[in-house]
Amino acid sequence: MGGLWSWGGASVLLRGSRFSLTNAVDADVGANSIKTYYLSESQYFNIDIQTGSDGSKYVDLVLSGNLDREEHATHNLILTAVDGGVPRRSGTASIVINVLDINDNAPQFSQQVFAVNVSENSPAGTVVMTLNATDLDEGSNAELVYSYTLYTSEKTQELFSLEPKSGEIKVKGVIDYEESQSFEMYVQAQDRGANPLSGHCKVMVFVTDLNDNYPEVTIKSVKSALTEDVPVGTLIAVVTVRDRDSGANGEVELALNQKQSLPFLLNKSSEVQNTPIYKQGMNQGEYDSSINLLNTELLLVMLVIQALQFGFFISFLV
Ligand SMILES: [Ca+2]
Ligand SMILES: [Ca+2]
Ligand SMILES: [Ca+2]
Ligand SMILES: [Ca+2]
Repeated sequence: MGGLWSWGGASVLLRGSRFSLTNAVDADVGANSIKTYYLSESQYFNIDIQTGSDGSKYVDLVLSGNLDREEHATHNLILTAVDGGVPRRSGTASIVINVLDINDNAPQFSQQVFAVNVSENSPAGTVVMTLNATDLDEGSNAELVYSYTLYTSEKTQELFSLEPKSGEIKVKGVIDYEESQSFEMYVQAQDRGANPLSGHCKVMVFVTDLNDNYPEVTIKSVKSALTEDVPVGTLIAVVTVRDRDSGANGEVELALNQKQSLPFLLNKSSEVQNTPIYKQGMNQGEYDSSINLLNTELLLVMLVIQALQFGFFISFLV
């Protein structure tokens, strides 16, 4: 009874496009005796019936709506032909319309800006994040290729790789918090359609600090030699300490080696980085050994200054 008629159409077809269905219905109903046709209800298609000079009917399928594969990939219609006989006879044809895809959707990222953290010194190959854009089309129209756009600095591209297919951003170079605390990446996902479309996003990578720097202690000697009558309170040396790390990783506590009783005072100056050493007012009992040293004509004292973060010792000669 019924015939199957299949047609692959595309979403570029304009409303009003028409296709002849005259041969769609099988011979159960004599073509010449067909009186009329009916089409199952559809919001996208209707039929237009023409009568030839010999009285035969011609039927066209007419596109009455805009096809969108992403909304409806397949349309199933039934065309019924009815003759003028008594009793009435009818024949039907199933019409399957497969809507072919065109590349009418651009890839989209779920967010415009992504923010991720990466620890400094992370080994090469560490995955920072995986981008995953979506494209509503199908086949090559939805196959995505990720790449940096020109807005991404060369340095950033040297330090982080972007896998074109998987969208994985991986560490490629040495990430040093002390050099750069953050990186900005501008990424595009482009489909492989004949007329490719692309979507964009920005990735902010924030580097987290590790305690990978030792305190650096430098001593500027103000007086390299002292006489025994040097007045109490004389500035002897200025100690500068610097740690390139941040926060607690860069905090350093300076102390004179307490194991030796020396007549010197480490005075924390208002500027934390510069710490003057002063000669201290002495209590004879307490500083016995030092006093003996001070009594020598020319004094040689080894000051041991400790930068406490790593038990780091600096020896300083006065
Ligand atoms: Ca697409
Ligand atoms: Ca499409
Ligand atoms: Ca660090
Ligand atoms: Ca440190």
